[in-house]
Amino acid sequence: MKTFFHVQDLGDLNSALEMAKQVKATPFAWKSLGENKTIMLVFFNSSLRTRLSSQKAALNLGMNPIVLNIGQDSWKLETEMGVVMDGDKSEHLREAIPVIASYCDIIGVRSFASLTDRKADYEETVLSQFIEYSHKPVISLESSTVHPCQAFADLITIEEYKKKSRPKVVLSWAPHPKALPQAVPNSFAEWMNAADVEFVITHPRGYELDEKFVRGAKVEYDQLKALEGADFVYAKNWSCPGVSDPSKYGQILSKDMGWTIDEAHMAVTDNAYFMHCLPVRRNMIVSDAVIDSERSLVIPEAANRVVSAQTVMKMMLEDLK
Ligand code: SN0
Repeated sequence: MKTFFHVQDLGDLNSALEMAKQVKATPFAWKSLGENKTIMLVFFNSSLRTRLSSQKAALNLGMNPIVLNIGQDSWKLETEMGVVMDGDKSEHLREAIPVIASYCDIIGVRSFASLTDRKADYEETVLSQFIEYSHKPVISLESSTVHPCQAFADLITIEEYKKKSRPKVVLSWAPHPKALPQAVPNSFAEWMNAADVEFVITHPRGYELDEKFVRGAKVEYDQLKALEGADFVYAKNWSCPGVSDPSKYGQILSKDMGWTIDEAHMAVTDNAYFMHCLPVRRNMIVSDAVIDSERSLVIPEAANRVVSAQTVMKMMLEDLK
């Protein structure tokens, strides 16, 4: 595997899920695979789970993880081409990437969407430069349009907890005080479309996700109707993807607290499990009662981030030759 952005990068999904199961059961079975190998984890944005689970996954494989926080313990990096660098950014990606690459075997990068330039975000301009100038395998640790390590962990969690062969999974938009990226819902939609589930997306009008990720999945604008009979409720806020009106890209169109997942919402489901990628704003996205209930999977879901990251890194290490 040369890059990890999309579900297709794993090859056969069922084999990857089987491998993830083995990784979870025997995390130290490939301890020699990563010997003398280094992964550079580059963060342009904050992180808790991604940073720690990626380090833990690398360590489980006997690999050395090095974390670099851009702009905090490095120079601020310029990401745009052809600009006069007379501002606060001291170094360009064009030099920084090959330098980073010369010190490692695999690179993981977190670089959130700008939410101002839809075209640049949806072209993954920052991560594309890492691919082009590093000549190393690159893992998206949440880039401008995708968060594949999260979606893989989400699918692993659904596989573990499902009681039906084809469970109903509902992705529900929920309110948030800040404008957030679409990476998590984009990837979740992409992965659920690839999985054997009944997948429904619900959100207020204007929040339509890009068709590249929705791919004809059912969209139900009536949230309660969407949640009826659900086995898994996956809540997430996202800002306007700007599909029908690009001028609204990245904007907050609604803060309707009627969309907060509370006990009344969960009551119409088939005793569904609650999921969220975290960090979560309590009593905005989800009520205390729901996230604190025994149906909440947020902690096992986060724990599976080590499993998804380790499975991906294992596949990349096996292909390093
Ligand atoms: C990020 C997002 O893409 O929505 C990361 C999720 C894994 N979330 C946030 O930035 C939340 C920030 C906040 O202040 O709640």
